[in-house]
Amino acid sequence: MAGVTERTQVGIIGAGPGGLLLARLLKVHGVESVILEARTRDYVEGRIRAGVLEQGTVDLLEEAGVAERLHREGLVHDGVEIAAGGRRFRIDFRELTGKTVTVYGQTEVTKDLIAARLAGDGPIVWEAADVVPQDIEGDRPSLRYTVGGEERTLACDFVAGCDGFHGVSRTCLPAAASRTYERVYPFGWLGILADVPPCSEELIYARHEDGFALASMRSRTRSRYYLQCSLDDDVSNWSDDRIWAELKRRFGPQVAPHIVTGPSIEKSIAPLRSFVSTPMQHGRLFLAGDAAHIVPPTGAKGLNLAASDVHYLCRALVAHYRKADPSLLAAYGETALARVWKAERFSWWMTGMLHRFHDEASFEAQMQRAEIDYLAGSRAAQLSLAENYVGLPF
Ligand code: FAS
Ligand code: PHB
Repeated sequence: MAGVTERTQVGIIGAGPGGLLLARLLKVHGVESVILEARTRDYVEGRIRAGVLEQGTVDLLEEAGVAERLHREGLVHDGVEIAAGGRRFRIDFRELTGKTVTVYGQTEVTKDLIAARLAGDGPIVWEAADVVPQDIEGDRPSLRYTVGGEERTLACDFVAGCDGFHGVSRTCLPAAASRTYERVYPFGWLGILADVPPCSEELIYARHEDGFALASMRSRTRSRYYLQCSLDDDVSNWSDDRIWAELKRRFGPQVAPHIVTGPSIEKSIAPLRSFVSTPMQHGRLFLAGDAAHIVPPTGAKGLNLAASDVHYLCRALVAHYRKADPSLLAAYGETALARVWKAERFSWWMTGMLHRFHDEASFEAQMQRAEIDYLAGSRAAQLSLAENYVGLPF
């Protein structure tokens, strides 16, 4: 093995919410790890992504001992609103399921987890380049990488691939044993972040003949909005004024007067896809989060799925180290995928209901309107949306 060799119990690739939460939970249960992250700390902490945490994710962050600021600054939401066809209706999570969601940005979750890690949990190697998992089919895997021009090898018992959709981990699974499922949507989301008060107490998901819109937030003074846009659109085509005008148009006259405009802090376009790669494990390599699956953000599931994967993986690793019980590790992929597929279905369904795919005079558009009409008037339909949105049980 070239260069410096270190050793740990679990080598984690990626310091996104998945890798960071796994490292923290393992530490709480006495298992050591090292995190190898390709980017700098500033880059990781500067990413603007998810905003809604399921109760299960909040519980995990409490178990990890990093929920103090979340409880102080997070906003507990009892429901969401749907706006379509000139009307709005509310889906009451608390009344229907007894559960809520918490609005607290993924950026803040990441900062809280990094602070806990650096307070003494163990190393994060920033700017770790060319990370290559080795010998994952044996019982002595390792991670080769370079940092500051120095080649290093991290010897470990297990490798956790928490390196996201564009990471290296998924490429290490033998192609013959892998199968991927994918749907790429014919549009993207233009997101804008601005220090203006939200237009509503809760999130509003809107279906408009010109496309989907979402009113979200990060606090009572910082708003996050999204607009469906074409895949070949460019954020340079969207001045702040154009974004605000289009948001007002799509949310309609009941909401528009409440939309406070202001300069954008960040704006970007993200593509939407549904994607699952199976299996989620091979030998001593275990994938978690976006490394194994992607959902369109309509159902606010991406970050929350990374959390449930990490819950199952941590539980399995602790069973191995504490009880010499290999059974949960052997079943990890199947266990995680059972929940992943249900979240994939919900995110695909919600995306299909709210986005413009076809001409408004088409049969499909009429089915979308009927879906929303049924949702507006059916407790059973609203319960189904609510129990998926707040998060199915782990
Ligand atoms: P991440 O991608 O967050 O983290 C992976 C980490 O691994 C990164 O820090 C990366 O730098 C590192 N890495 C990658 N390759 C590496 C390598 N070879 N070596 C070392 N490190 C490597 N979800 C929602 O629920 N709601 C949303 O609104 C939402 N919006 C999103 C917008 C965008 C633009 C994107 C890309 C995603 C969005 N998501 C959203 C999904 C997002 O929140 C993910 O589900 C979440 O970040 C998943 O966390 P991780 O699995 O940790 O992956
Ligand atoms: C967000 O606030 O970023 C957000 C909220 C709900 C979603 C997607 C994104 O479904």
